[in-house]
Formats: sequence, structure tokens, C-alpha cells
Amino acid sequence: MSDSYTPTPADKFTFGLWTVGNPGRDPFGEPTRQPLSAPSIVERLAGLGAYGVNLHDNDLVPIDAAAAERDRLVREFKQALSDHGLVVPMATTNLFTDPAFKDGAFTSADARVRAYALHKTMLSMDLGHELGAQTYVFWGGREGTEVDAGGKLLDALSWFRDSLNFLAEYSRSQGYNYRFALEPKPNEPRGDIFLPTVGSALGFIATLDQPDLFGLNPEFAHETMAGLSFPHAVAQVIDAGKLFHIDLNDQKPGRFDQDLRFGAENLKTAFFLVKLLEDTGYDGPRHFDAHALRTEDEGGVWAFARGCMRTYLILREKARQWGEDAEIQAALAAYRVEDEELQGLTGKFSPENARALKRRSFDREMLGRRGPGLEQLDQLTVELLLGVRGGTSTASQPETEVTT
Ligand code: GCO
Ligand code: MN
Ligand code: MN
Repeated sequence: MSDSYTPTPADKFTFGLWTVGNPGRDPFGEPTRQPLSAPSIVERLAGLGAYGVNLHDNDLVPIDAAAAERDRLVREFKQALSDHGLVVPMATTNLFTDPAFKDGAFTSADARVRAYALHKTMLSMDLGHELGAQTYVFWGGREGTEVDAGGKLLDALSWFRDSLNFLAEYSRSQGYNYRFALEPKPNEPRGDIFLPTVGSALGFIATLDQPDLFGLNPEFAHETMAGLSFPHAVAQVIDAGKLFHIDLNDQKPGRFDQDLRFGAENLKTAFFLVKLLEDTGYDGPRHFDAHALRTEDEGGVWAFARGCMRTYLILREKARQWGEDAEIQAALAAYRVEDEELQGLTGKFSPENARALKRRSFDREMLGRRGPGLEQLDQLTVELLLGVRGGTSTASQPETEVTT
């Protein structure tokens, strides 16, 4: 079946080898699906219209693989990429599965673990570069604590900073020129993960030696787990010029890390997110960091992958309709009150502006009485999402009644 919501590589949808390759293991149960080889994932994703595939070093090469085995796996993967026209825009390091990292990688209190984490990351950066990756993600899954009796909170930040500075220099010295994207998460697998939210990561980047090389890879589920709004977080990342990559999925607040299909849970939030990305011209990959439900067989995995991309495209179409809907645009225009004279006074400080503003009297009661029309605007949005506001023209749509 092919319709206007069928993705093409121009839509820049990517998946991780670990996402569609997720075999359905959870802390309480064994895998429910057979592992899929990397070349077979590439073939299937290409068939569905994806643009690329991302990976951790050990998604492709087992941690204890001998050199010949590594070379064979990389060769076969590269062959599949070129056969099927998929790219690898992003690479990252698995610094969380091996027991060596159980108390952190870059923030371990054991200097030998910190050194091993650098060693492993440099090798993984070599691999990513070989595959053509231009963005390198740091998700500090084990960088955190369950108990703070170790007293390392400030040391951990400084070890983390030293490691990122070291790796940025490594990238430059090798001519890799990666852009680095930090991916914050509040918890899971650690009780508390360092740099838990988008805001924390943005603040930390400002303390690095080469802050311009670092941006963010915010994830829908991670801010949602913290009870925060993902569109608000992403807006702040865009405002800071730091949206280097994005992880899309879905999540119920207050639950374990669910990694649900994009749009499966918070449709309206997903809509405003897609609208934000499209309105601001984000042109990086739309990466789905999610996996099929544990209940599913392989058919369910591909239904999941197709569903993530279709929902994004449907929401993109809805965002376009929203922008062209006359009634919505009228409600929006009414919501935003412009006043050229006052905006002239408040836009930039000058002693004259300050004096003029202080002299000015305001009709505070009138300002407090004004209804901005958000109920109507939001209801129009809901109706558009529910499909009862039709296509591009709103001429034949019934007017929503406004009661005053
Ligand atoms: C998670 C994270 C990871 C990272 C991945 C790439 O919650 O497990 O989202 O999936 O995104 O390690 O950096
Ligand atoms: Mn995640
Ligand atoms: Mn992620």
C-alpha cells in the first residue's frame, strides 16, 4: 500500500539497529523475538522508505569480537548500506551493557574504568567515521548513582567534562569533525542519571572547552519521564542553536522507560512537536529511538517502524493544514496582541524608554478581564487532529460557536 503518508529517504527517517533489532527482553522476561542481522535490518528499513540507520559499536560488532570477525561484520554491513542506499548519520558507544560500566563509564570512581571508556569510545568513533557518521551521541546511561555515599557528585561532573574535552580533541586530531550530541535522561538504568534534563545538558555544554562542537539529542520519552514537556524542551534547544539530533518515541509519564511507537500515547504533544520541527526548518534526521511491544513477532516490528514514520508524516500534513486553516489563524491572530508603540519602548533598554515606561499608566483591570480565546483555539486544534476539519480549505466547515 502506498499513499501520501508513505515515507521516502527525503523525509530523513532513521532507526537504530538496537530499535527494530530489539528482541523484546525486559527485566522480567526473556526475549520474545529472534535477533535480526544488521544487513537484514538495512534491507527491511530501506524497503519501508527510511533514510538511514544508526548504531552503537556493539550493535554491529560484539564487544569481544576478534579483528577478523569485526572486519567481516563491518564489510557486510557496508555492503548492505550501499546495496540498499541507506546512510549512517549517527553513531554512539555502548557504555552501559558491560558490567565494567556498572558504576559509570566517564564518571566511574575507578580511574581504570574511565580510561577504558575513553579507549572504547575512540575505537567506536573510528568505526562511526568509517561508516560515514557525522553526529556522535553521548547518552550517559550508567553515568549516575543509586546512593550518593560515594561522594562523587562534583568529581563526576569534572570527569565527564574532561572526557568530553578529550574526545572532542581526538575527533579534531583525526579529522573526523564530528558534531557531538548529549542525550539527557533522568533515570533508568541508574536511580539518578547525571545531567538529567535538556536544561542541565545545555548548562553543562557551556562549561566545555569547545562548546560549539556540542549540542543535544533530546528524547521525547526522557523529558516525559521527568514530567516535563518535550516541545518546551526542544524549543529551548532550538533557541540555543543546539538541536543536533532528535530521538522520537512516546511514553506515559510516571512509568518505566517504555520507548513506545511515535505518537502512540501523547498525540497532541506529538503534533505540536512535529509542527515545531517543521516550522523551524529542522533538517537533521528524525530518529525513532523506540521498539515494538514485547508482545509482537517480527511482523509487529515492521508494523511498528512503518507506524512511527506514517504518524510523523500525517502529523506533518496536519501541521500544514493548521497553518492554512482560516479559523485557526484568525483565533491565533486574536490571541497575540500587538502594540507598536509599546513594543518600541520594551524592545531594548534606553534611559528614555525606561522613563517613558515608568510614566505610562496601564488599564490593569482591562488586561485582567481579557479572554485570550485559548479554549477555542485548542478545541479547533483537537477537531483538526480528529479529522473533522477537512483538508486545506475550511470554507465548507461549520463555524465553531463562540460564546462570550
Ligand atoms: C535509552 C536511550 C538510548 C540512547 C542510545 C543512543 O533510553 O536507552 O534513549 O536508546 O538513545 O544509547 O545514544
Ligand atoms: Mn530512551
Ligand atoms: Mn535515546
